[in-house]
Amino acid sequence: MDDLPTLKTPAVAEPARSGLGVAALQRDIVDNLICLQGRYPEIATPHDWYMALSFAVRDRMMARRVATTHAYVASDAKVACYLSAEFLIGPQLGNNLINLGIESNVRDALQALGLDLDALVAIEEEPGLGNGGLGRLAACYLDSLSTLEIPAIGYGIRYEFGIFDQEIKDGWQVEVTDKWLQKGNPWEILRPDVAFYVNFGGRTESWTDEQGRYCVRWIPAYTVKGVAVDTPTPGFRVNTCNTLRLWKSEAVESFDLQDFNAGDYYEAVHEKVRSETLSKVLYPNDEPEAGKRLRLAQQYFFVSCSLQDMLRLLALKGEPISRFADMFTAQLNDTHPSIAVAELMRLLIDERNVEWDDAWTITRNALAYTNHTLLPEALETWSLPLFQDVLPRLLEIIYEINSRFLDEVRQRFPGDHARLARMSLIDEHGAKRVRMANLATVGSHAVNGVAALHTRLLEQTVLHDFAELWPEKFRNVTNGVTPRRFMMLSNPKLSVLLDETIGEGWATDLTKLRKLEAYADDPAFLDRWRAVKQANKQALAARIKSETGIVVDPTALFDIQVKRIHEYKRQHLNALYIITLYLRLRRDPNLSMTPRCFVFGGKAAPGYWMAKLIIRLINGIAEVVNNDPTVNGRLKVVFFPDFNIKNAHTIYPAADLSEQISTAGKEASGTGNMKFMMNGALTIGTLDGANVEIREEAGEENFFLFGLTESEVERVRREGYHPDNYANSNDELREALDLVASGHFSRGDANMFRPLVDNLRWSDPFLVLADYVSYVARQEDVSHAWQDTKRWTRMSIMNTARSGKFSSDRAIGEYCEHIWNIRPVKIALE
Ligand code: 26Q
Repeated sequence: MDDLPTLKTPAVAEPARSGLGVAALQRDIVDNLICLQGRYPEIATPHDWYMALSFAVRDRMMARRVATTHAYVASDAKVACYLSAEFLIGPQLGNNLINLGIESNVRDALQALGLDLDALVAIEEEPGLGNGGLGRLAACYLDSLSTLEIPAIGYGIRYEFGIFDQEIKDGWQVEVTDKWLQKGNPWEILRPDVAFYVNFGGRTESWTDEQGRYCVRWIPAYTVKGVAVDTPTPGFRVNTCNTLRLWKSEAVESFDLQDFNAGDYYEAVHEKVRSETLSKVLYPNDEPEAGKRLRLAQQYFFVSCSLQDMLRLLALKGEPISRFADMFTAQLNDTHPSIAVAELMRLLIDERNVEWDDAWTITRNALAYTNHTLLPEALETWSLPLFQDVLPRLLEIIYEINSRFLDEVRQRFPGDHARLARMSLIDEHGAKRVRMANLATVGSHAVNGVAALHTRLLEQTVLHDFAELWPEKFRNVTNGVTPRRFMMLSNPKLSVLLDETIGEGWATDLTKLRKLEAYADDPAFLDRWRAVKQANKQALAARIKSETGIVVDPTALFDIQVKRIHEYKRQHLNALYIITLYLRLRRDPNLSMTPRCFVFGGKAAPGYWMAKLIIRLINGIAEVVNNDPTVNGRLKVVFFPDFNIKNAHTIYPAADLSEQISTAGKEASGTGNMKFMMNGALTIGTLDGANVEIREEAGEENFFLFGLTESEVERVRREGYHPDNYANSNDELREALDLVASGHFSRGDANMFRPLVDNLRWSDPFLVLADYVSYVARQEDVSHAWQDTKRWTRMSIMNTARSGKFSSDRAIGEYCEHIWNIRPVKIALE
């Protein structure tokens, strides 16, 4: 024992667990290492230190969290509840340090212990509790809600396995289970005291009570318990610390061996397994067979727990049930939580004896719905027999809502049977299905799209009949992203430059970035701007080297497309352009060409075969192009594996060019486009989603526009689209397609990409070939613009300077004002 090191704890005056000074932080980190990790410094692993540090940081949020919750219960302020099946919150440590404003002190405290903060930050396993844009949006909104001091709770599911990790083997995507909880999660707080029961299956019974009221009792086949798991989400430099409350499913009965004989023992185990399965895994989107029973059960599970929790809080606030919608607003993040319409009705009517009409007023006033897609195949519907089987009582309520709603439509539009059939909550063409978008629209007081174009199309197409019936319900709230994570945390070098140039304060009022315009012609500033970008590109180049082995030239134009892989996002259009450049170089090896490094990243849904083939194609192109001596380094192609929030932190700041090339009318908004813009990338893009507004803000001279507009897309389709004609009338396009078909990018295998090429030639549902010529032309303009370094840098600055609109603070401000009618509440400490 003699040689055990003695620990030197620094002398500190600050209180334990809440002191923000270097000495207090250092002491508490070591304290946690010993008391919570059971380790001492000399044998502690980096992960032990990461945990010890994270607990020390979490401690600093606790007083804020308690004060925040207390203020909400004590005040009669309304609380915004964001209901979302996904919260893609990303790694927490770095972000919490920034929001608490203790990064520099923590760095010093760790240094005194011989540790490097960046190394510990890099250890964190991110919670991948979302698929992509929609889940990340929910996380950005939580950050803004806390930063704007809005009383808010995020409600969702604590998946044990989040989105799969992506590995690339032999050019193909391989899915690996995401075991994010394996080493423990220091950010979450289990709340066994906050738990609710949720019923499934069985049947209903009705009777008439003494007052002559029609009553229904649901006799479920089984019941599951939902337990709250809280993650504190501190705002940026404010005391507000809201809660992300995720529900974990458990078996109802305690697992007590003595209560069972041998036969029941296994039945009890089965029961436990079935219950725990509910929150086991996140479903990937774009799965052909996504309409799984378990997915419906998951949705109902988290919605029911959340609404029951809101009712509990209402009682805690001492408010009567009639005030529910004055005290709470629930935003439905797409249709995934839309069963809330029927469940809130059930809780009010069956469990609180509220009359139907009163319950309906409360429900509608409390709920609002955000739509995120126009793609017909992505609109959620559930088979009626399945729905009946899983949620019999909720189906009855949906029938009743529908019957009353259709009466209203009949009155407004007498004799219009086609309209009734379109608007019904039940689709009766063929096998009957419940239409969740219709349910959400009917049960909400507000419906919004996520970009101006998307909202307009929503009103004209998918929800046209509803917009005609209730025009006042519809509004646009263009998405936004948080500049704290996607600028301050991801791009610290840019943040320093901004602080030094336009002063601090831009991160909470992003329109202040406009002040940069005054420096867009200042040579010294331009040099610094370029130096920041260069350093970020070097950092990405290093990551590319370590992840893929590919060496890229950080002075080349970094042309980046990162997002989920989907045909409508058209990664294959980008790929066809690369092949075109490659063919040009092969034809004329001395061709002078802007050196480009193409970077792709993104996951394909495991069952989306064409998307996986696109990944294989990109890797096939990379293999050929990167190793061809004729190319001589002028082109590099990289597929960066496992695009997630953590990797995104290095990728966005390193981009020169942002690829936003979806078929017009298909991308609801896009949010990656905003992250690129803030970090000074120029966009090549179509008039789709928020690109339209990005171009408006940036100025058309700072945006590379190409492609058919949404109405042109529709016209081409109406008049009969023959993609093969486009291939035959353009030599470069035809040669590129032929080269893919020949097996050149598949080691001679002429079959591998045949389905992809055939699909483009003969069907091409997303008009890749129709937009090819215009895309290539704009890419030539990009290359040309890149040659003029000063001009390019100026355009880059203009993009950042004019990105203010795309802060999620602006978006949340609009929700508060126009949809929720909520105001901030200041939180005092002590
Ligand atoms: C549905 C049923 C069964 C299983 C999975 C799903 C499912 C899950 C996730 C369906 C869709 C999603 C995610 C959709 C999504 O991320 N949409 C994106 O939302 C962003 C935020 O508004 C927009 O910017 C993007 O344009 C939109 O594609």
